[in-house]
Amino acid sequence: MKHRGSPVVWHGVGPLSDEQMRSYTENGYLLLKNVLSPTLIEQLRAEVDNMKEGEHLSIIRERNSKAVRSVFDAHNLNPTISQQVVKNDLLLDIAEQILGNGVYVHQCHVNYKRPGGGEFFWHSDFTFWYWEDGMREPRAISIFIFLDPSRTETGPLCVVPGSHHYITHPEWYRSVDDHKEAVRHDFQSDARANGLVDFDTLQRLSQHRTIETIWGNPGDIFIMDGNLVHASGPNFGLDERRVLLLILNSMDNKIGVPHSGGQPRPNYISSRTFEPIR
Ligand SMILES: O=C(O)CCC(=O)C(=O)O
Repeated sequence: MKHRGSPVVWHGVGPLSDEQMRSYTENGYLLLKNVLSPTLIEQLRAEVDNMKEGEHLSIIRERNSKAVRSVFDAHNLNPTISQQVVKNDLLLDIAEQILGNGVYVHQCHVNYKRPGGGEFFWHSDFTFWYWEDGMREPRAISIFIFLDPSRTETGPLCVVPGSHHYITHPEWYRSVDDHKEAVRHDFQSDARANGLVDFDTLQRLSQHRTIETIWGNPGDIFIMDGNLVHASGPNFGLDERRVLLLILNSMDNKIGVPHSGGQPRPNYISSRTFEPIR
C-alpha cells in the first residue's frame, strides 16, 4: 500500500473549525448533526420513494430480487435534490473549504437498503473513480445524507479511520464490463477481484485504528474523503435504511480517460457535465 501522495484538505475558507479540519485530515470524515431540516428530510423521503417506481436506466436492483438497491443520477431525476440539496450553501461551503475551490457533481445516488437489502463490501470509492472514470487524485468528497436512523440491524455505514491516507487499489485492477453490476460492491460482485478491499488489506489498515460504525439520524450528514475505506452490512431489520449520497469533485480534478483502458462509465453513474455548482 502506498501513501495517497496528495493532500486531504486544500484549505479554502469555510464554516469548519480548525479542530474539525484537523480531525477530518487525520480520520478522513466528519459527522455533522441536524444539518437538513425535518421538513426537507420528510419531502426527500417521499420523493426518493417515488423515484424508484420509474423505469429509469439508472436503477440498480438487488442481486437476487427485483427490489431497487440504488438509483443513480438522482440530481437529474429530482428537482428537490438538485435545488435544495446540491445547491445547499452550507454543503457547498464545506466542500469548497475542504477541496480548496469550486466543485461540480461527480455522482449522486440514493441507496435504499430496504429490509432484506444487501451489503456493500469494503472499498474505497476512489479506486473506481481512478480506474473507471480517470480521476487523477482523490480531491473529491462524499456527503451521506441520512434519511432514516442508523440501527445495528439495518446495516449502518462502517469506516476505517485513517485509511484514506493509503491507496488500496491493486495495480492489476481490471475493468468490469457491466458497470451496473460493479456498482453494487457486494460480496459476490464480479468486481471483488477488481478493486474491493480484501481482508489482508483491511487488517493492515485497521492495525492501529478500530473500525467505527457511523450512527446518524435523519437530517445528519456524514462527510467522507473519497478515498476512505468503508462498508455496510445487509439489512436484516424491519425498516428501510435510506441514504442520499452526493459526491462533489474539485473543478481542478475533472475526470478524463479511464486508467483501466476501458470505456468510460455512463454519464448517469459518473457525470461528465463539468459545471461548477456556483
Ligand atoms: O449505503 C451504504 O451504506 C454504502 C454506500 C456505498 O458504499 C456506495 O454506494 O458505494
